Amino acid sequence: MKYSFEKGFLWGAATSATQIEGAAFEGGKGKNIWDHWYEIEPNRFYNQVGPTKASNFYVTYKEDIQRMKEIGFNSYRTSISWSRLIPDGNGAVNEEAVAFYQSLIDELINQNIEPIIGLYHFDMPFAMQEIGGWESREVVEAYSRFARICFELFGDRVKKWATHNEPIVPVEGGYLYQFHYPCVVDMKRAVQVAYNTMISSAMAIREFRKVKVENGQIGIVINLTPSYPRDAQNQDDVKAANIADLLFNRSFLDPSIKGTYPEELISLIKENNLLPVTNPEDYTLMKENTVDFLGVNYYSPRRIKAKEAAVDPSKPIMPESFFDNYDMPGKKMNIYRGWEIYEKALYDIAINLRDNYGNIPWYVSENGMGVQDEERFLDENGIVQDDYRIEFISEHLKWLHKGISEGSNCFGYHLWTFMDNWSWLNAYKNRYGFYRVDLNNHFERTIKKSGLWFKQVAESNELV
Ligand code: BGP
Repeated sequence: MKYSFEKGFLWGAATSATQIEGAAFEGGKGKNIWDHWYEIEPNRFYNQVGPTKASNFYVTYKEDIQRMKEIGFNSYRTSISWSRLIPDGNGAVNEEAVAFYQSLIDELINQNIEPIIGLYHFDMPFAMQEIGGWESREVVEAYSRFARICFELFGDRVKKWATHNEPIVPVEGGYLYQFHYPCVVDMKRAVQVAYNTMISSAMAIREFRKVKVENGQIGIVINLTPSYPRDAQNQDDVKAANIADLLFNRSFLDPSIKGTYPEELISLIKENNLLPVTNPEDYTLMKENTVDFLGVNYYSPRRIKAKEAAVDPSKPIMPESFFDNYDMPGKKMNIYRGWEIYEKALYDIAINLRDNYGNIPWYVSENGMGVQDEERFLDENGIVQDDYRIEFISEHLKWLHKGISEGSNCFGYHLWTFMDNWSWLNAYKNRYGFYRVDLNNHFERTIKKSGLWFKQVAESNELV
């Protein structure tokens, strides 16, 4: 069976500035939270490899864009590093960074690859973190200024923008589960960060519309984790799954697309004394500045059951105070990364967006399969034989195709990621790319089997 996609469907991959550029202390870049964290606690990072060792894209971007072209990309998603463009977050613009991003964008456009540019991908300038990061309104204002500067500088060429990438992740990592800086555990602060992030997104959208980027569209990238109850007939399980959905998905989806928070979520936050500090004008700001389109990062679903043990009131409140995670027997696993694979969730997302979010235009901004020790799949010619990745992408594309054929408004698919890259605390442990990056040989790139396969899909617009 053939699965054909519409003419103009976007085929590409996603990356982020901090994960590929390298040159962490070059070109006038300021320090961000990752540079700082690595300086003070290198042992937290897998093999003690920090952001200074990202894949050197700052130097090799022209050849890398050529590589994208070679495997059929017609779009490419990355981000602008806030601390490269404005080293202290809120002061002077770094002209070397302007020249770099301008050249990168021009190169993409010259190769007929549409740039999709994100403004925030986990990389808070350290000077901004020192005054409170996303907990501070001053930082929210500084981000809004940064957004405006980006639209003014690059809006003549970049037509698709995203305010944030996975806004729940800095909340989870930085304020609940300790895998992002500042690494604290405090649900009230987490809620404030989540709220301020949404305010900053609405402010950036307001700036975008003021700047009047011609034919431009602005969106946000949200990682959706559809929440499935252990037993769909059990009301307690269903209720628990609904809470997980409210906390992890709808807390960003609803304000971004509908301009309001779900009533149920507000009640839950209120009942648990977690309400954030707000400004009187926030309601209108959010209502009036919703996104034009959505990026969906999808990796894994959530399996949820009702809480089995009573919550200990002496322990700090956490999302898991409201539900238990459920280890579903027989689930399909990516054994190399430890994540569940459930391809149908992409179809469920497509239908949810069609039916409950006004059939908003959307694209898969990330989907991918991380593999630990991928070297073991190298063949005698030095090519990674990643058939598992080909199968992963194919199966997701089939479900996506079904969603589109039933009317969901999806316009593209981006793999995470173009070439193996540095990933936060995991550094290079899990490999995701279409191109292998050899850390022992000057970051040399070699195409994987999946890259060759993807070229055919992208160029024919068809999965066979
Ligand atoms: C997403 C992020 C990416 C990337 C990816 C893979 O959450 O947007 O930045 O890191 O996940 O995850 P990991 O590298 O942790 O395996």
